[in-house]
Amino acid sequence: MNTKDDIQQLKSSLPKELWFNSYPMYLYQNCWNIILDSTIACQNHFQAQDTDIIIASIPKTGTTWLKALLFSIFNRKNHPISESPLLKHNPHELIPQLESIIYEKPENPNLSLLEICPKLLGTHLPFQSLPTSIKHSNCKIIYVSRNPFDTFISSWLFYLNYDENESVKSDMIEEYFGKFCEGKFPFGPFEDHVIGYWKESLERAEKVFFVKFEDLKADPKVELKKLAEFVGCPFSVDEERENVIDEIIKLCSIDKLKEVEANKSGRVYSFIENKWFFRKGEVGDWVNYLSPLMVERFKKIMDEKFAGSGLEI
Ligand code: PAP
Repeated sequence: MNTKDDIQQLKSSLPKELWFNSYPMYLYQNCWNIILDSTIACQNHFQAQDTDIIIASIPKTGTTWLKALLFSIFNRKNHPISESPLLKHNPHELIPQLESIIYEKPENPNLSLLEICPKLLGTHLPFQSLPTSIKHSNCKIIYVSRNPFDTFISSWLFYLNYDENESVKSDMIEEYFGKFCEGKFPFGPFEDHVIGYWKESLERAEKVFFVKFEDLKADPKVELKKLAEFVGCPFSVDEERENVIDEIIKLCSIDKLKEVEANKSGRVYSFIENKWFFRKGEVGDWVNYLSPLMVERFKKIMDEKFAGSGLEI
């Protein structure tokens, strides 16, 4: 499927919803996709190399943070921390999103960003929609998950920024939480996205590494060491002694990244201000927004879907 006509025909055959009253989403491969043309271009053309590293996530689960950490782990020999490109660039600029930056314009993809080797790339696509070459090559995938309530709140507040028409008001949170529970939001359903990668991480531990936002917050040092080992750049005893891990954690902290000029005033995506990627970065902020009844509703869905998976979110 290549031509615009083919994609148009596909769209007309798929279930459709309008996200935030404005953005068409299509139920494609069991996932509500808001960038279908780019997804298909990326599925058709992207060729992963065995050395590539892909950061996968559902939006608002810690993608930006993980990109900063991984970039630092990977490039620590090239740049001293005090001269890190993270002090001048937003993490999404350093680790581009596959479907929404590289294939943003399907007819004119930004292939120059793929010339670096090994490549660090991000994706919000669910496992089942990844380009075949990602699934079948030896490239590695790191998946970051977050508890669904903080994920929803982070996403809700982010989209309120984004909603130029202001047709969605903050008091519509209950309605939008309902959509979240039904899986009808960009890259939803939440539970299917998470469980798709979770299962792969159990079956192919050498290929898919699963990390939780909450574990990164609770003990970043332990998680960073695991990440570095997974991507084949373990910290040496000397580096540990010289506090390299602590320096990376500090550099990538939300407070430090918020101070960076590019994160205060720049844009990587034309329609998103970089500062929107950095809000609180806390665990449990959802208690300030969601009622116990709302939480109960989604917990039931999660309990059913995750039963027997060994995964607690
Ligand atoms: P994306 O998927 O659109 O790239 P993503 O980075 O996954 O977004 O999520 C943004 C969340 O990560 C925000 O959470 P909040 O709304 O609950 O605050 C953001 O604040 C948080 N975040 C961004 N950078 C960091 C960081 N360095 N440390 C901790 N949390 C962070």
